[in-house]
Amino acid sequence: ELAQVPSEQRAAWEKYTVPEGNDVDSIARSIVHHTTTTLARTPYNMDDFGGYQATAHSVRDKLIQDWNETQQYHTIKDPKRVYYLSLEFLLGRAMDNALLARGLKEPYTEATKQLGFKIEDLLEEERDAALGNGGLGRLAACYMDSLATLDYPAWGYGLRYTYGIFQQKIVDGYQNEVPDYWLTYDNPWELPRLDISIEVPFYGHVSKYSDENGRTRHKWEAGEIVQAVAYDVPIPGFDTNNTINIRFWSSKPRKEFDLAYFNSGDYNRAVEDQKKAENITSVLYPNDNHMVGKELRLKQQYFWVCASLHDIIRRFKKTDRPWSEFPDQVAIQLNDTHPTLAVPELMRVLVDLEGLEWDEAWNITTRTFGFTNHTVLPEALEKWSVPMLEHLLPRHLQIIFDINLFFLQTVEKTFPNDRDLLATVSIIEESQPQSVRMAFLAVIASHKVNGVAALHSQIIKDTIFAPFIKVLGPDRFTNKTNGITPRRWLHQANPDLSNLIAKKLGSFKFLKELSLLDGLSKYANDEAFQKEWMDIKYKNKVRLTNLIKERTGIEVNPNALFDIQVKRIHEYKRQFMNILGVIHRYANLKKMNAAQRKAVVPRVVIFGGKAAPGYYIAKLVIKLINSVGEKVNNDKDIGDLLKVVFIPDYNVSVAEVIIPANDISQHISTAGTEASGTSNMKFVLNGGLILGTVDGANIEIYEEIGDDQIFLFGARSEQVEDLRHVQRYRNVPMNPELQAVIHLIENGTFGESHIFQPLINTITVGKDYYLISVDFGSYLESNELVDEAFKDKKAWAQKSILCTARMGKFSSDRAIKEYAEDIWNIDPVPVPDKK
Ligand code: GL2
Repeated sequence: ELAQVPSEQRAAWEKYTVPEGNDVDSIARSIVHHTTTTLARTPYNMDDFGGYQATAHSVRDKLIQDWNETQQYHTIKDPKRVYYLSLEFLLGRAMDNALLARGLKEPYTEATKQLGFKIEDLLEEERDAALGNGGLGRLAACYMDSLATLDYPAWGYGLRYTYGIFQQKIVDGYQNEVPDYWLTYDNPWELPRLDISIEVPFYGHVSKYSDENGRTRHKWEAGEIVQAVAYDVPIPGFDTNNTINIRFWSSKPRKEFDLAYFNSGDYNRAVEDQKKAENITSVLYPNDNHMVGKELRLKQQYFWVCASLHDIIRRFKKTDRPWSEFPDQVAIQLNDTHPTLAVPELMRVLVDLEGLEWDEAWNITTRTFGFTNHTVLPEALEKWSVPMLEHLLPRHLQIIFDINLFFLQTVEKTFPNDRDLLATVSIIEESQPQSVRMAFLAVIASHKVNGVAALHSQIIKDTIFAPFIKVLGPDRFTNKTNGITPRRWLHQANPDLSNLIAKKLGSFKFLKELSLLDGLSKYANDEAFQKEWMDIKYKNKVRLTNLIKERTGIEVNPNALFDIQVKRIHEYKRQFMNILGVIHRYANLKKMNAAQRKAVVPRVVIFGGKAAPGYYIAKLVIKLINSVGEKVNNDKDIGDLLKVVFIPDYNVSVAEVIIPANDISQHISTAGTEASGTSNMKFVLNGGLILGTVDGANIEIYEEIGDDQIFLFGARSEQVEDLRHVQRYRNVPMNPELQAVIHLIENGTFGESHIFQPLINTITVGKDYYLISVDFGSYLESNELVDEAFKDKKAWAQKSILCTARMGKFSSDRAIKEYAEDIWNIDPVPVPDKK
């Protein structure tokens, strides 16, 4: 490594390169050092936040060293790398994760204790990195954890938003949004790389010229140039040296002013323009599964894709390989259509800047990209208006039209005279104005297209991408069922359970080979083990009880059945159906006599999740949940038999407390709408049962854990289209139990009923797009089965153990290995231990 350093100095560098120890003394010393230097504070004015900051800097030092070793080793080995392009990375907190990954939790606990802190309190001081909306962003975070842990040479590329997903406050039962200005204090988990910056052009016009070979070439003269600056976040693998990088780009004004304004004396105008540049990476768009079509969002996408691609290319060019080898060195995964502009951008680089022929460039492009589709909801599919694209990225629009032209020509050859087919597969939609179907562009430009659960991957082949099977053949399409990292979602979130499992299985190997959990099955019936298992569950429920008390003031009984639905609030996820079911339960309880009530299983129904700020109906659902809670929780008649809780500001760190406390969790989307779901996996891994529809990954979870551990109900996805048609046109009367529930809302049982009218209207006769009325009967029946099952404590304990034991398939390690082998064609490159 020091080969370039002259030998005299090399000796000095080696002499003074003393690795810091991982013993308690060295750690305490580094914390004190950071307190007095990095923080410029003294031991006399330290609080928990200062303690956290100093400790974080000490941990950061270790990560940086591993990160350096990893990058240097990869540079020498120069293997094929994968680049995961995601507009969202929902990382949550970093410190506990890093300590556990490096096996340093114990010495840090001891060192901080000696300095007068409790490590749990310090960990609580860390603010979540919340650069994502929901499942898609968290999936990217789990995948980075697996890539690091499995020793893959991988990079993530994202945007460093100044504002992450908003913080949710509940005021008078309504959601209020507060900006998440998460960088107020320094962020020790990022390394600013101000030396790494890339110029990103926008606007302007395209001109043509003839090159020395007489070929027509294109030149894009930009109207505006913005600088992308890199901020690197190290991602440590668990129990391995590999520490990979997510590079987040931040927009900055260019070093040079626009001299035209400056020289003409318009100083203010020049400064204004500089400020505009910074807006690009200012805020994460807070919509989950919904496209809005704002120009600033398109600007974000190109800014990110352009900077990332040029960074990748710069790395590739260091080794002087011919362009034809680019796909042997580089795999780029498009996480949803958000980065699809990388396709015309790579074509532009190859054809316009590097002078390759179109066909060769296209061959390189398609061999490089893979594309993951995460949703079939029509409102989520990205379509960009042609005039907007033309204005912002004139050359890219031309390239997209050319890609489409050549593609349609090949289709035409195989299917002559099929004009309908040409129109259905065209990247350009003939709307008013025309628009670009980004998913079609991504499909055509990628060698593999995958869905995120078996059912979803089938549905995309049968619906949105059906004509492409005909045109491109079936081999381009594949399934990669999602997974979750057991490091965060078991070991970190539920340390007691993780320790118990390790004790039983003899080691922590299961954290890297999750199918080993199967070894627990044989103890599922063991009474002593059941007791240890359920004692931990109880402890976790107490922990959640405290959080609920602290955040909502509501007191719940940890002996009750904890029934949890936490996820983004969306009509397709049907939190509305859940709260309607709760009202039904409440009405039933009110009708019972004392003897009947004695037989009831007490239940705490827990909700959490954010609604997009502009999603009016979703926000009304939150209000209804809180109004029902207000009524039920204060009804002395009901007491502990039923409680309704809405936990505000659901995020990754809150999820880590909620999930281990579940007895049952709900995943009740209308069949065919939830591509996969990943929280379902987290809940079951933590020994919970599922109440769910036959949708997304629920189906594969059912196949693994078996009938006795999951309560499935409702319409099947194949029936949904017909059922919708019937609901819409045949005036089917509403399910009578649902009717009764609606009546209670309308007669003001939960406060002013007019507030909820727009919500009720979504399910009235002739509407009900998400089929709440159709599924309501079977939903209530399944809820009763849950109560019955919970009464048998021993059987329930057995089910809970079996749930965890059978979750091996859903590790993100399994998913990442499948991507690596079937799509990316990359191998692990283990970083050797330091000498
Ligand atoms: C989602 C899907 O809705 C969800 O079912 C899936 O688990 C995740 C990850 O694949 O992707 N698609 C999407 O746009 N968001 C999701 O969470 N936001």
